[in-house]
Amino acid sequence: MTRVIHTGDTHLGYQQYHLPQRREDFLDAFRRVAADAVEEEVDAVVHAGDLFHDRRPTLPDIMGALSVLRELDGADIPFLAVVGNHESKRDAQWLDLFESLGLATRLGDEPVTVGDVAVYGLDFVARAEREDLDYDFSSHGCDYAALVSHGLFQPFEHGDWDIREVLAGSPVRFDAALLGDDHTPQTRRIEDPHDAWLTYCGSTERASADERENRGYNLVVFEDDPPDSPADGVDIRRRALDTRDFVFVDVELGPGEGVERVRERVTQEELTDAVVVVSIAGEGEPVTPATVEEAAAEAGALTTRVTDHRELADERDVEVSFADPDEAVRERVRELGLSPAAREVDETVRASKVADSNVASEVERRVRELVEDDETGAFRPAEGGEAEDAEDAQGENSAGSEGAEADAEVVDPGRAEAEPGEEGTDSQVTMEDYL
Ligand SMILES: [Mn+2]
Repeated sequence: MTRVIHTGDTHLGYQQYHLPQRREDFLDAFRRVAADAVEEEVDAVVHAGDLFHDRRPTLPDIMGALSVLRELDGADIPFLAVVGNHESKRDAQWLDLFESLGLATRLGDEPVTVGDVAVYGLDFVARAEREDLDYDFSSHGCDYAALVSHGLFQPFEHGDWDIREVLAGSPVRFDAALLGDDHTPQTRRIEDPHDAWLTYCGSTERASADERENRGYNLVVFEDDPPDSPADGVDIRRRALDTRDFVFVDVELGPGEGVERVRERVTQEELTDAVVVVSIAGEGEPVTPATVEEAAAEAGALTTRVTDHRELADERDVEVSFADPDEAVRERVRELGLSPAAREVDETVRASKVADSNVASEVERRVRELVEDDETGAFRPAEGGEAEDAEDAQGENSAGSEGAEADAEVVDPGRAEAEPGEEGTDSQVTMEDYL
């Protein structure tokens, strides 16, 4: 019997909500997975990508990762991994550094044998490279074969590439695809092109408030003496992780109801050290988020995010007035006919999700991703906007950014044009410093 833990989307270094505690939480979750691996004496930990949240993790994030990998190494549990989209660099990968230290194995075309299982890897593949991809998986002499990969795959929802194509094109017959990228855990068995399991292990900490379900990882067991269809001998079980409490409060306000009702609902919950996510819908009076946040903070919440869906409901009919400058900005931005990429930049600059000091690097990261993934469509102005051609849209774009500077001071459109050759010119440690 071969038992492996399948985990992924660890997102080390993600300082969610600008909170150092959240950054710690992501490392803690990884540490717990490793502790379970040691306790369960599994044969390997397989990581399906996005170990780091960013291509340029900081030194503490790298040290944190190393300390966990050392735990596994101390228990003789191999750590086998692929590179995800969040962390992939053009040159050497962080994973290569860990491999050079003897703490990890980067999966690829050559099988890595774990008990009765041959494990292979396919890093995240950008859209433009998929068609010409050669599947050079070498043959193996094991009872089972598993492919570890990172990407949004069909037949799962939101997939943009069919994993069945990959399986069909591969010279090795895989009994299981252990996947990362989709943070929602989900498992399916397919018959076509052959009997096999497909599974996403899900993220180990909530990287966004949409990830409501409990976090966890997969324990995958390959039975001895595989049946006629080896997939019958594969058992995939989900294990829960004890992570930071998230308290989700969805309030539907009736006519005449307002902040009192929201506050009442929020304080009914146990909020100590929790991330509180409040969602307001329905009718009722305007609600000042600060009032709700204060009430939750008094009850011991770590942080509170309030989303009022009512503002967005009938946007088009809203009369813009100086009483609501946010809506005025939204209205104007809509009229600009910005490209999807420009809208994303605008969102990054103005939304509160990204700390002011991170805006420049976040914008650079996103634009670089779009360029690398060859998403040229993202730079085309939206149809139906007022901008008449691309040049106009660009001019308007910087005007829009200026308007946003009231909220975020770090806007330098020049930096948004990504300087691909110049990674690591800031104070963060680069890979090259290590190798
Ligand atoms: Mn991810």
